[in-house]
Amino acid sequence: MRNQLNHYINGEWVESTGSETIDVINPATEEVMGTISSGTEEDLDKAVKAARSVFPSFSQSTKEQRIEWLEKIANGYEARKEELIEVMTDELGAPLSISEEIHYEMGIGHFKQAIDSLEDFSFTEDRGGHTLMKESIGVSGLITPWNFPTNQTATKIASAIAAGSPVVLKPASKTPFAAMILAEIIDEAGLPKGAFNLVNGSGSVIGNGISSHPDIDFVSFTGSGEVGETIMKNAAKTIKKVALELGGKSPVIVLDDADVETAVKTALSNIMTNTGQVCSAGTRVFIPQSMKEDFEKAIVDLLPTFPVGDPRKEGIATGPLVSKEQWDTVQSYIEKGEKEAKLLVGGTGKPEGLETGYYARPTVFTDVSNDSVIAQEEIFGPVSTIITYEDLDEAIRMANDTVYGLAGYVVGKDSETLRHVASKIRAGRIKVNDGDTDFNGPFGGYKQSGIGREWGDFGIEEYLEVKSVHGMPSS
Ligand code: TAP
Repeated sequence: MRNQLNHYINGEWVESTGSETIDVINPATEEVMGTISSGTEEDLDKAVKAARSVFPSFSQSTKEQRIEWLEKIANGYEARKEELIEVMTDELGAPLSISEEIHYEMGIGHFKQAIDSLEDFSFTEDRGGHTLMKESIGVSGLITPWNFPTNQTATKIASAIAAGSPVVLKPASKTPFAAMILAEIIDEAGLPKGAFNLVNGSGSVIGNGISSHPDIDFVSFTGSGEVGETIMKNAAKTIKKVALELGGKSPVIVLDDADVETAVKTALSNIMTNTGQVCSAGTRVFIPQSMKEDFEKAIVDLLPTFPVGDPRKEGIATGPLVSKEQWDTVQSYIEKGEKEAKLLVGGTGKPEGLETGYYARPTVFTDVSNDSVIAQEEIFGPVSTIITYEDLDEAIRMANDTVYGLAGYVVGKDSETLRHVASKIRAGRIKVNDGDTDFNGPFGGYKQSGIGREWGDFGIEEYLEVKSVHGMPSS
């Protein structure tokens, strides 16, 4: 049982000024695994003050100093690998292999990438008629969701440190413990007091407090579109810059020369990895009409190769959903889907033998219309939709017929067609044939999937202001 009631403010673990607490539930057992404080506005104010007071010196730290801090954090992170993996499995319900190969690896990937990006980064540039200076944006407020406990905290924190921006982090209340381990790691890395602060608490108090705070200059948020909108509204009052990484309903376009088994594996891994709780998940699968029968058969045949079950057990590919609330949401979408389309596999309820825990049945609908609710709204669970197309232009038109634009996937053989489709999908990140992830590749969305980019050098730029200096004497 983890009872971690302190916040990390001004280089110290301090008691909350309030007495309210939040229980953190293990979604596989439905039992309380720990408790955190529900922070107050006073706690937040203290953290913002600490960040504000270190800003003048932290923003002037050298590139070499920032690299040294990031290296210490990366080493500390690696030293606590086992604990991070176990905590994420318990708080999120991710199978141990997913906690290691995806969650743990993404966290370390961002810290290492920030070091690489910083090494090549120019904070001053002579542009002929003027000199360009890139300077820390000020104090940043970071608000993160529960679905990637180390990925989203790490990319934001690494970029902020690289840019010399002190931060106040509010992790998701459902998955705060990996972030608290990260705070302990950062504490040991010896950053100046106030450069990193963590305040736990509810979205309504600490989240709203961050987006409205007059002494916070920038808010980097990842989560739902609804909260993103509230953040923009609050931030508008002090003309605060916001970066929003919101939801998606990403297309997988299967070309007619694709290998059916490869395409089905891509489609299934998109809903089974992290139990489909992935903002960039490809949940609308566009296949040529002529492939329908083979594709549907392969979905049914290959689904059992992604076993659902206890995330602490060996060989499990998919764990429970994060919460009862999320389970209920997914059930209501499956019910809607049963009215709108043909259920190919899965359905409502829990998988056999998994009565305890927020387990959902992996579900695939076919004969789906692209304008149905299940093809337009983000479900955030193990639910996929198959939509057939007659020609590629129709597939691209339907793929782009969404309010979202976070990611896209293309599966096939002909390189010219793959390139053509990748260029036509209106989204910030495209994966061709399950290509490897490059941590320097910017991540972020078009349209209602967000504003701004994270990861690598583009991520660092978000935490910087740009100044043009004219008539600078040459040195
Ligand atoms: P959100 O409610 O958006 O929560 C994300 C973060 O924002 C959490 O830290 C949350 O705090 C905080 N928050 C809540 N209300 C806030 C407010 N008024 N002002 C500032 N911050 C606030 O997401 P959720 O409840 O975790 O999930 C709901 C849906 O959002 C999901 O079903 C999914 O569709 C979507 N979602 C998308 C993503 C990505 S990566 N795009 C990630 C997670 C969820 P608390 O944890 O304390 O509530």
